[in-house]
This record gives sequence, structure tokens and C-alpha cells, in this order.
Amino acid sequence: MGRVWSILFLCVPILGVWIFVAAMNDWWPMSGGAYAFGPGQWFPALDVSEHVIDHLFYLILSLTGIVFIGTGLALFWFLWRYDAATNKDPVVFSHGSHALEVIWSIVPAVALLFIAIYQMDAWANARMRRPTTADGAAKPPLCRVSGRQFEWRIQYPGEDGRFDTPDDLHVLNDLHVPVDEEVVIEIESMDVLHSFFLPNMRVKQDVVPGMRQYVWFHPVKEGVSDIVCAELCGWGHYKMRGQITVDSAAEYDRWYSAAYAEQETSEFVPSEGEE
Ligand SMILES: [Cu+2]
Repeated sequence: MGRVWSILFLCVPILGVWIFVAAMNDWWPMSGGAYAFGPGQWFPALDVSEHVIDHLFYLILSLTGIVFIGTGLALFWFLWRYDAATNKDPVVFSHGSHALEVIWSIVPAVALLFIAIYQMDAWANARMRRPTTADGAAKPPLCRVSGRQFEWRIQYPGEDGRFDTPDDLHVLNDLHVPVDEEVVIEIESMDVLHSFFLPNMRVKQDVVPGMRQYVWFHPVKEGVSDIVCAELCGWGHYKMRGQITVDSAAEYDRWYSAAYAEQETSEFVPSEGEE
């Protein structure tokens, strides 16, 4: 019976690697066939110019993958080699190895230090180097997205460029941005922690009550993709789904005017004396 367990543990790295490879290449069971999952289990299409997040993901996946396979094989080998039913050698107790302890402390420390230094540029691009206008000032946000149980409220500042003035445009779960432009979005929460996630733009940021934060990305492809909430924020968390549409400049202007016109019609309030 003993060696059955060693084989079983060997299946863990084999199955693990197989699932990743199948997901990356859209092979069965990740696509096609009656017993398969839906296709496209790997990354959603990349709609932004920067590949830095994907590079970082693949680097960390490779490092952790090597460790995962290595420890899986080591576990298998020890179970196989020292199986109690077939191993007649007397048991040896050891008090550990100082050299081994030093090695397996230093190797992970060096690996973590390497990741910490390697990712600094990605962090700076995503969090610190905010896009600027021609005169070097920080680029103003295109719109403000407020997470609220359970929807994304989106507010465009209008012609005056300032939020919370009468010419603002308010929409729900329907974000439009122009293509080929650095887009800055101000994000905040009206109640609890949410996480503003644009999978195709490789943007994910927790939205924290009381904090004003900014995210930016550079869409290069026109099209529609998802906005999701990546933080379990309450019973209706699953409903916090919106869509982001990347438009050409002309289409963006057309959408903006149409949405604004619709808002003005639906929000008509009789002026004083007219009631
Ligand atoms: Cu949420």
C-alpha cells in the first residue's frame, strides 16, 4: 500500500503542470469537448501597450513552478525510497544539518530579493509615474469611478474639467475611454472595500473608503471588455460587473454627447414657479 501514496503524490506536480499548460494553450479540458471547461482560461486579451505585468507574472510563475515541481518530486522520491513496507534498513535519526539549514534559508532569501528588485520598475510605472500633460503637470483624471454596493458609479467632469459641478456626466457600470491615450481614472469607495479590476488593461487596485486613488493605462485596441470587483464586498459582490468600452476619438465624443443629452432629458426638473 505504501507506494500507492508515493505515486499519488507524484500526480500532484504532473496534474498541476498539465493544467497550466492546457490553460495556456487552450487544450482540453480547458476548451472544447463535452467534458471541458469554457475556452480562454488563460489571460484575457491584452488591450494596453505595456506588457510589464504579464512579464512579471511569467517570471514569478516560472520561479514558483520550479519550486513546485522540485518539492513534488522530492516528496515522491522520499516516499518511494523510504517506504516502511519494503524498506528493511534500520531507522536513522538525525539532528539536522547546519549546512542544509543555511542553504535553504539563503536561496529563498536571494530569490525574494531578486523579485523585489526586478519588479521595482513595474511598481513605479503602475503606482508612481503618473502620466503628465505637455507642460509636465500631472494629467487630470478622465473620470471618477466610485465603488458602491453593488455597482460602479462613473462621473465625468464635463467641459469645466471639475468634478461635482452641474455639467458633470453620470453613468452606471458603463465606462468609455478614448483609444491611444494615457487614461487616468480617479477611484474611490462610497461604502466598503472594493477592488477595481480591468483584466484586459492589467489594472487592479483596491478601492478604499476615505482614500482618493488614481490608476492609469494606455489602451491600444478598440473594443468592449469587463470591469469587475476583485474584492468580496458583500452579498451582491457577483453583481458588480460593468463594462469598459475603448472608442476611437470621434466615437468617444459621439458617445459622450449622446449620454449627456440623455441625462439632461431624463433629469429635467421644472424650474421655480413652473411646478
Ligand atoms: Cu465590490
